Amino acid sequence: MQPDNAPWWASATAYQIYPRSFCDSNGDGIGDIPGIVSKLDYLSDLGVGFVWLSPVFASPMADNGYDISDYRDIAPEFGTLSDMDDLIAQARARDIGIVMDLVVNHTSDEHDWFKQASASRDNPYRDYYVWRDPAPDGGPPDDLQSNFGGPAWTFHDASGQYYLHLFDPKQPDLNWENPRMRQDVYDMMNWWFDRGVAGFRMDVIDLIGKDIDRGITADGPKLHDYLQEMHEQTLAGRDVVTVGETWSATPDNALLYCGRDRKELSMVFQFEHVIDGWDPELGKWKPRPFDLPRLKRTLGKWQKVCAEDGWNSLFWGNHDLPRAVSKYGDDGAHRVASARCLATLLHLMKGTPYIYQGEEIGMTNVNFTHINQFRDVETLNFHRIQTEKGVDPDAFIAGANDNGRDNARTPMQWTAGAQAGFTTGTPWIEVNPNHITINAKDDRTDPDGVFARYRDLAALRRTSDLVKFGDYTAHDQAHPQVMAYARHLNDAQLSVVGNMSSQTVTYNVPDALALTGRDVFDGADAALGGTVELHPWQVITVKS
Ligand code: TEU
Ligand code: CA
Repeated sequence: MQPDNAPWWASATAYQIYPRSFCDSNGDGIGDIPGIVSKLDYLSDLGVGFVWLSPVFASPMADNGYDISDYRDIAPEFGTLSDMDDLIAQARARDIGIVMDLVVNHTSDEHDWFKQASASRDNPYRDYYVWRDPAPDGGPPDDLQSNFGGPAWTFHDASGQYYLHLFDPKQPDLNWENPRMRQDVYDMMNWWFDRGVAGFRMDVIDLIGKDIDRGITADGPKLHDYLQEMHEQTLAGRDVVTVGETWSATPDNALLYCGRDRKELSMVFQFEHVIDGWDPELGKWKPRPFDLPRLKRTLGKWQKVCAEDGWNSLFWGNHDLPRAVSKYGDDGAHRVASARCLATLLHLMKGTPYIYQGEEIGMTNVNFTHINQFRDVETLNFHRIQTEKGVDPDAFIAGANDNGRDNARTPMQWTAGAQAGFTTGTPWIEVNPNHITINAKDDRTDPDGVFARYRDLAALRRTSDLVKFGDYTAHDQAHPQVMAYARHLNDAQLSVVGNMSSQTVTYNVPDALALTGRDVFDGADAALGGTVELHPWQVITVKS
């Protein structure tokens, strides 16, 4: 991608809102769309180009909205269709696009399609979902497991067959082999485009091409046919952004999704650096010790994958992941410095940076002590499954505090006041008690705060071709504390050196990074070279 052919979103910093936890306008303890509208000036001040809005559609909320019962309506706790129109319009007035979450690997079991499908075997909607006969012993057709634990098949008594759900039993998988179902999805997408949405983030989109009888779930044989058909039927000719959540993406297949001539998606959202931090056998519930060289290798590898073609998403966190500063930084003594350092190192890479709500003020993981404090269906299921298997409950809770999804879902900390200013009522999940010191009101007025750094980074993303399009070259990948890289565009160079540790580090700057010029943020004279003494989490950014 080059400056002269770049789409609008190449200048955009994305901001993810998890509506349930962002801002509650009516005191019922649940964040809502009018609450989001009331914070648009905040997002505009931050400099956000588009918002990825986690699902707000009608839903029984078995998975907080990732179980949709009507794609063309809004959940009453979040508001109405007219609130949504208002959000789209008011965001647009501030040059912020609203990107909705397209959850079409599955619906809710309360979606009308599923109700019809389960009414009888010959209902025309039967084939919108994936049904199989029981195994000879009456059990599930195979031993496929759900991502949320337990079998991926649930028996439907009345019709005598099992249905597939790669997530909760309340999230039956759609059958993408059915062209009528696909057309209904495309019609729905067009309906939202016509209402003014700026694009879609596509939930577990790498699962839609599954070939279940051959045991293939991710990256199935028809996946790219469907994505190209979807593009042709919905995205073609529209100036929108699309991002595919692709846990299975590898350097070998990523460009199939986001290669520019592929007519599929704008970019991939892949998780290799996240999975790197999990136990190879026990997964996320047993985190692996942090390994900076491994993290840098993975991030650097993906910079190369999308160097010439395709496009990366850059992120530390989202609504499924722990808080960035707790996972990768120092959420104690060096919280602010490490949050700023992480932001800088990530946002000066090539790709579209995503800020997860609260990251811009350095919000941290929560520290729950009892399973009753958790809300997430995934955590609650695995707690049951693993403790039944004999895993020590305290060890499980330690793992959930480290990597569980509720860390990201505690309410946005707006103020030091009651319930962090999130609600006047009782929040659906506890507010992190550290809102007394960590909140938007205090951080935002601090020129050396976390918000100020994110605002500066978003401004650079809008204005600097070097940041948007420059080549990426990693240095000292094996260094245990320092992350160092250069960006180049034509004759211009940006050198970035960050101390990702809470110790002072003496660092010999590689010649290729040595530079005399200006600091990329404040424009002051700056130089890099020789031996430098880096304070904990200090980051140096010099531009030629
Ligand atoms: O996430 C997909 C997904 O695979 C995660 O649930 C993942 O398994 C887990 O977080 C890591 O162990 C998407 C959504 O982002 C998530 O919120 C939904 O729960 C899920 O799909 C189902 O729609
Ligand atoms: Ca509310």
